[in-house]
Amino acid sequence: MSRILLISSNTTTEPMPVYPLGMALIASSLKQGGHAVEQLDLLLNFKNIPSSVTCSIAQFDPDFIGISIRNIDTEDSLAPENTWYLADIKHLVEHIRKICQKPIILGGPAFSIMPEQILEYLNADFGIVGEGEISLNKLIYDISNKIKTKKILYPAQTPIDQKEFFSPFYEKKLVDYYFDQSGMLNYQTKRGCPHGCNYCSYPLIEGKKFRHQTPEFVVDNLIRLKEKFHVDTLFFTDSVFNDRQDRYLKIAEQMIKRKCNIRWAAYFRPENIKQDELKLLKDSGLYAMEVGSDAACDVSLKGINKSFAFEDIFTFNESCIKAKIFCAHFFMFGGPKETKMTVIEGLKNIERLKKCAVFVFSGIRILPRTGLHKIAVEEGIISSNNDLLKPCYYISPLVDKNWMDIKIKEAFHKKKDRVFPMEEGLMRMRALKIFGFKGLLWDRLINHKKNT
Ligand code: B12
Repeated sequence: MSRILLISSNTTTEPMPVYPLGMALIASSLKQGGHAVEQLDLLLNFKNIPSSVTCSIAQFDPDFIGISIRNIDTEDSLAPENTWYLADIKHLVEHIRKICQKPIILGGPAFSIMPEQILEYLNADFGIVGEGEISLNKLIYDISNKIKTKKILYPAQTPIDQKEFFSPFYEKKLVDYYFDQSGMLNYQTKRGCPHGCNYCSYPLIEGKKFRHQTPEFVVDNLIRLKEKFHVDTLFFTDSVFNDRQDRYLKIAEQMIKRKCNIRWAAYFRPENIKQDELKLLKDSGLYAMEVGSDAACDVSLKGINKSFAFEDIFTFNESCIKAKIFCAHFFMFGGPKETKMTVIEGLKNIERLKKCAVFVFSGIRILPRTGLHKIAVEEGIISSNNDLLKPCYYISPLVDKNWMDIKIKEAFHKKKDRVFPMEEGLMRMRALKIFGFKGLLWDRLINHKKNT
């Protein structure tokens, strides 16, 4: 039995604070492995991080320290300069090194995107790429038994599937904080992403195949959350909630059957969805969808390797309007194949999307080992030895970024539910928070009476 201190290093509160779900799952798996675990969330100790870390280490006396790293940056080319999160985590590691000589193990989605670079930059001892439930137990066993092990463990051939999933070990103090601050908690019903969008890191973090929990297991956990912690609003954190095998509908059916009574939101792919399916989802508690529309015309959709067309986005939006489900579409301009013509066409297309919120990003964050990375190197946008730790953005060489940004701003001028740049949306959300509003908040930007 070992003593493991888990630290969630994410202190970002925008667009909202998000419960450290990865840490909760790791804690659960370690406890089942017979270890003693303590979870330290730096966001709750934001005002005095060094002393909270010193205090936890002194009191708990861990054999291992695991750090969960969620974000590297905001992936927004127009974000203020200070939104690069790894420098603070480096200070954290340096601080731990000063007071404790125990192995430091890294994990989390951000770590999994660029493991070699982050392990080296942070000067930690070990790292686990992808899901950590099984591999962290194994790593701890190996280190404790002096079995030689690699510094970075890559995902196993046989990842967790079906009945092997763990239930997150939510902590009351954290649940109360996040529910109070953001008005929601989070849960993941499946892992993996089979879609081949060329800019995206999800398959690198979670694998290329969907691995589903059973609807019964999902709903058991939701009911526990509700009964134990009175949580009645959730975000399902699956990369894409609507899978083509329709397993997501089974979850909705189970939620209805077991009278869950939980409001929920999730990421959706704008693909063929029928009205009766939307009704089922709504009856189960769905109130809002974040739609990965991603590019605004067929040429730019092809450029990022999407298999749907703008007409699918339009039809999807119309179906959601009919079903009275709030939608926010996210678009990136400036990707491969973007030209002046496609920017203009894309902005016209966006105008056709009624009664929804639209968020636009300028340029696409280049992440290592993605198709976009390859294109960017081939086109000479970045050099092949750029480690990509600091944000680099792909902007199509066929378009001028300044011109593009001005065009987007002009098209969205004075439209409350059209957000560009993101910082402007965040300002509106901050204002709503001051007035006590909680939740996704973009749903408050939509004017349902007006036809835009
Ligand atoms: C859902 C989601 C959101 C939702 C969250 C809603 C909610 N209430 O939870 C919303 C829309 C709010 C959101 C916002 C943002 N997000 Co987001 N999000 C995700 C997504 C799809 C899933 C994250 C998740 O919850 N996974 C489920 C949990 C269980 O998995 P996990 O945390 O990865 O943990 C597992 C492993 O990583 C590992 N692990 C975790 N911790 C540890 C620790 C140790 C020691 C070990 C060994 C292992 C380990 O084991 C865990 C269990 O298997 C990821 C992409 C992805 N597929 O991972 C992006 C992702 C994390 N987001 C990202 C970003 C950038 C953001 C934003 C900064 C965007 C923005 N500009 O606003 C904000 C930040 C918000 C915040 N406060 O932190 C990036 C981060 C990478 C980067 N470039 O920085 C990701 C990776 C997406 C991407 N583009 O590549 N996000």
